[in-house]
Amino acid sequence: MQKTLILLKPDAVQRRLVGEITRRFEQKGLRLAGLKLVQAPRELAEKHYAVHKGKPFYESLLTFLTSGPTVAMVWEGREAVAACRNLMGVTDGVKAGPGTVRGDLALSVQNNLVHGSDSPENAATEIALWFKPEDLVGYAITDSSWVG
Ligand code: DAT
Ligand code: MG
Repeated sequence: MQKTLILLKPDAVQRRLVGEITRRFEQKGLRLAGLKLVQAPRELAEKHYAVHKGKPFYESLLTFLTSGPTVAMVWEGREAVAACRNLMGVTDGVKAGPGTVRGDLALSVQNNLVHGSDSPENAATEIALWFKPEDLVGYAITDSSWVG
């Protein structure tokens, strides 16, 4: 089963939306494989957003991601990367469709509540940045034959 990294960024924690957003991934049928609250140091933020280095919003993005605690989660399931990206909506909260996390709950481009890996390869890299292998838990879940 495919895994993906989801971050509930500091605005989600500050706005007390951790439960609301986590509920959506949980009810989709994904299985939680890892969960922690992290005050990200700058070095971790730099590695996480390395692909955006040099862009005009990069410094502001690092300041944002390190401005308070982040909830880091690994979700697992059929096409988990795409499933989560669809639940999140597009980057800009104004453009994100209704029913998505960003469409329903965000108005900003930067403060858009959630990060989700954009490919299985990037998911593997990002999971390794935020989690030790022993922090991830594999287990049977009773409704898996119904969820598919
Ligand atoms: P996403 O988080 O949808 O994968 P991304 O990888 O293109 O989006 O960018 C990472 C984050 O950087 C994004 O969640 C918010 C911020 N960001 C992207 N484009 C931006 C812009 N034009 N101005 C300000 N922040 C931006
Ligand atoms: Mg991205």
